[in-house]
Amino acid sequence: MNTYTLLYLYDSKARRILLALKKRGFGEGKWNGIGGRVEEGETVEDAAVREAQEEARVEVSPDTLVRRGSIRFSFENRPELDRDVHIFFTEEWKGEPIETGEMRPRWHDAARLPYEEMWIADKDWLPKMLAGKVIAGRVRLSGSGDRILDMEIKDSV
Ligand code: 6OG
Repeated sequence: MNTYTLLYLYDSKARRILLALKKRGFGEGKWNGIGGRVEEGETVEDAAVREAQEEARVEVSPDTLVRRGSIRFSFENRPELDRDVHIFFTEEWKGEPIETGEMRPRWHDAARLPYEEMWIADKDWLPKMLAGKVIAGRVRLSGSGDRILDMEIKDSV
């Protein structure tokens, strides 16, 4: 199983969240948190910190990461895309996010996220995390990713 991270920089005072427009590769054209594949020998926390640096040039310390849960995504007839995504929030980072070859970061009002330009199931689980819940989920999408075939989102601990 491929393991991925997804990190949201969150300013709880201003209720702002950082999303980045994916410029290439998987999820191109969608707004998402920052993240990528966990490499061999890395913890998920290490990977989240590395991706924050690589994709938005922000420095995050692993001990500030708050685990918000994990979701297993799968795509019809595309088993090679099966992935466990571990999701974190952090309220502490150094540096202002900047655009890289991979992503174009932008702050968004957490109450008005552009769900129609995000992965299709995000609207079903991200608001729960923003409300403080920890989630364990399973999402099965059509091969193209534009339809939800099956989904289970549960509160976790
Ligand atoms: P790279 O392949 O670019 O990392 N990811 C998803 N994020 C959301 N919100 N929904 C999904 O539903 C996702 N599937 C994968 C994990 C891909 C990044 O995209 C996330 C990684 O952060 C299908 O290295």
